[in-house]
Amino acid sequence: MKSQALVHPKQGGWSRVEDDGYILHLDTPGDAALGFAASVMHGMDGYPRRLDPRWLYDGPGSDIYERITEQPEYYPMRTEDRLLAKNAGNIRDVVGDVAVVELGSGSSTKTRHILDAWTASGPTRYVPVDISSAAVGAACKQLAAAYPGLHIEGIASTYTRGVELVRDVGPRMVMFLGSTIGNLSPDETQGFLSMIADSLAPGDWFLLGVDLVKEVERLEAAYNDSAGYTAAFFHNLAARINSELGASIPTDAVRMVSYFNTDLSRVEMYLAFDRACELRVEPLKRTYRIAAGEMILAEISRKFHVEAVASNAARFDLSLEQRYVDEESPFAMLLFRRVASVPHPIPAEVRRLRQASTRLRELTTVLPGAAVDVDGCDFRALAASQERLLERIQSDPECWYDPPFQERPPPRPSRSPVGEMRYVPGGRSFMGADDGADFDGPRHPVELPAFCIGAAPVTNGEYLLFVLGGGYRDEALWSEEGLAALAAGLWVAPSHWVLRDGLWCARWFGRVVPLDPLRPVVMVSAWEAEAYARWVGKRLPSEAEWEKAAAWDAGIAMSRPWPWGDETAGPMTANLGLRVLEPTAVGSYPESRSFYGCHQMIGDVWEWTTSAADVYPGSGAPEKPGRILRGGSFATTTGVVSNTRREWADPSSRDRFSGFRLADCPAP
Ligand code: AVI
Repeated sequence: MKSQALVHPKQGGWSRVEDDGYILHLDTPGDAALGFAASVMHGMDGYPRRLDPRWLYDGPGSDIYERITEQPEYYPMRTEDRLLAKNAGNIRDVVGDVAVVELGSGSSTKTRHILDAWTASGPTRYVPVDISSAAVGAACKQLAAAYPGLHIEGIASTYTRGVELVRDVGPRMVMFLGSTIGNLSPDETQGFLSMIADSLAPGDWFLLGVDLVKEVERLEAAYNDSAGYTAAFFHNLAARINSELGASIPTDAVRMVSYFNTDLSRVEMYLAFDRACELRVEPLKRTYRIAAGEMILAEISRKFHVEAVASNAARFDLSLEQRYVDEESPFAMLLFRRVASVPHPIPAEVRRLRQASTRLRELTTVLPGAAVDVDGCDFRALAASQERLLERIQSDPECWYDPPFQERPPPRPSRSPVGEMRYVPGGRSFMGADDGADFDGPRHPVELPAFCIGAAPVTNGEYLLFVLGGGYRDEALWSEEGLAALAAGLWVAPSHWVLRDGLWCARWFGRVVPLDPLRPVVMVSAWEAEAYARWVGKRLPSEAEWEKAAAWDAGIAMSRPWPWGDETAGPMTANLGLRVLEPTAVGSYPESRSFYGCHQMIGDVWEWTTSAADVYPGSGAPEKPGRILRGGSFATTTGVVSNTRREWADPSSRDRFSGFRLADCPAP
């Protein structure tokens, strides 16, 4: 097979090493310690608490895992090896002369059965992808020596980035072995299958190893071997947290507990704590209390039925073509083929209706009766004028408004981040975008000292204390310009707050409603935001700080377009596009936290920063007046806001859907 070397995308972060008989593509080295710290922080902030299993596999952890696979009780590895040895030739006959891409290749040991079958029929191409550059590098070296003539290109990166890089390799078979899919949650599995299906061309192949449901005794023995390697595997995670994150978990107080959860068809492996202790995540300056008896989920291993896997995969246009099953230790190798997507008439109709209603909601709800023609219009300008119009309606005490489309607010959060701060270590990051509006770019590096930033916007409840505590009367809290605006406007509270029977309420689109203490305060000027910040001994963030807290993923040394990652906002991620006609309670979108653990940076309320609306260096955009706001509000159209979107306004304005979050210098 004639094959060209993989080409790095322009916006890359990739480097390439050529050695004897192979090429290695290395992804941008991120800050591994910060990636680990952020992951532990997210897991400990969640409910129930859990740890991401990928951190089990450091050097010592991978060695222990190798030992686990050799234990008599641990059948999956041996069984899969047996299946591959027996069926690799048949798999090759079925799929033909295709390149082999392996996700999570590790040492590529079992893959040798596949490579034997492939190389027996002529030259071929093998692309192992693994997050560990050491593992993939070593595997490439060994394979290059064992299979002269094999075109080997290793990729040291995540599955997602690796799959992107091999997009043009075709035809191909992607392999995901070892039943590693069982370590993913159902949601993660959907995301994974969708990514695989999306990356394959119709006609390409996907070979998946899955462990099947079997007797509980057998399962529980495999995940609690008598020699104690599984227990050691989880102890190593606790030790790793201690050594790399500056924690001091008493490792003698930690046990591994594992059992088969029949309801969820998965083995659950926990770190169980025999006595109370603390877990400190030093790089992010967070401390968690762990109770005596608490169990923290550290890994799951799901067990499957072939039919269920096949029907799930079929939803992603992956059709099961061959199954190779070991009956002795039920385990299956499933060979899927990517088929062309067939449009289903009814869902397509539903999809169109949904799109139409979203568009209607976003474009016409504020203009009752008016036809909006978007053709040829600047969508961003149109979206902005829609939001301005809504702000004017809300600011007019006589104006009543009730939109035709409304979603329920998300469920009240089980844990609210009110008043919490998040630590962001100093260092270099990037801000701005090259592909957005002129004023939002160009992307450029920034060097910031460490800072702390609010985990959530300041709430009505917090702001009410400031109002009741005399914040509007204490001149020392206000800047000179703020004081002038305060005196001229006779401000005593946010502009839409009204007193009813001695209680502060809000006038919201024409109705007077009680103040919800958990919702972000809104319609405040930059001067009020600053006075509040001074009152609590803090300050507002600069826009560079805001963007770093929202976008920067230090684990991979890259900016993400949205705080939660690469997917545009949906109903589970942010309150945008009038989904809910007011800001939602802080903590309502726990899965959308940024890398540094900040909630609701996109949607709900625009956030004031300390930065003037200057253009970025190298930008051709004209200067703008006023102060920078970031993040968008509940009324901002979904498609026009991201981590890099810059909005500007007069700092005195109290008629914008603007709130704020605090910032602070870290304690020495
Ligand atoms: C990597 N993975 C497939 C193993 C499994 O069987 O779920 C991880 C493992 N954890 C403890 N023992 C094995």
